Amino acid sequence: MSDCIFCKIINGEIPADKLYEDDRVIAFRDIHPQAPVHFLVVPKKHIPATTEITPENSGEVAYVFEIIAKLAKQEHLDGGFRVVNNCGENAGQTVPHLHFHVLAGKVMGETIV
Ligand code: DGP
Repeated sequence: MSDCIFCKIINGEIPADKLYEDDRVIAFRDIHPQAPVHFLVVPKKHIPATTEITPENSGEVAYVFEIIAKLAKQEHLDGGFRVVNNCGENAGQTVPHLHFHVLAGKVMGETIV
């Protein structure tokens, strides 16, 4: 997708503070962090949103979570972390390329919203 900001980061057209990259996934720090640790884990395949996950592409999502587990160890998120996916307007999704926020570094408590 030529006008997708995350595709541009994946293609190297826009810089990002990367934590991890392989042929299927990229992880980089969020430009507007909402916690002391806030990074995004993004499948390289352009899936616009959670509503577009299918049997054909769900393997990419499973792989994202493998990488989240790896990054939790790499980044020493031993106290715990939260994984957030915003889907659609009411949830505040601003970038239409599937991504998972990983938030950590503070006590977030039991409430989600
Ligand atoms: P969401 O609202 O769930 O669609 O989250 C999109 C996130 O992406 C938001 O927290 C800000 C972040 N973001 C948007 N543009 C860029 C960018 O160019 N670089 C980085 N590192 N993060 C970005």
